Amino acid sequence: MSDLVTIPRVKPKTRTERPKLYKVILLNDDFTPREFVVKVLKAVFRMTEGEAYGVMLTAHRRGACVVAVYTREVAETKATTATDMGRRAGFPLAFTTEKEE
Ligand code: TYC
Repeated sequence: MSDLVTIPRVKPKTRTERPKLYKVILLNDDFTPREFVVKVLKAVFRMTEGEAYGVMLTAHRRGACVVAVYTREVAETKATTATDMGRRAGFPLAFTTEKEE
């Protein structure tokens, strides 16, 4: 018989996965007015005028810009809300989400 004794672990191992993060991306288009894009960014993503203007201009110049990073539910809700604001006003403004690597 072996003399080895197994001592039970007192403190349970906690395995807390870090939530996966998703980028919200603003896509450029030729029709949505700049001021409208800025208004949506301020309303949905709680940006200042300066932050919103910078993000809008980057999307305008480069075709797209990462707006912010959130957990999946929050990212998808904000992207949908922001895209809907454009649609309701008759603009093709579009936000997408993408999983962060
Ligand atoms: N390109 C648009 C214009 O010239 C402005 C714009 C910027 C639209 C960024 C969308 O994500 C966008 N009126």
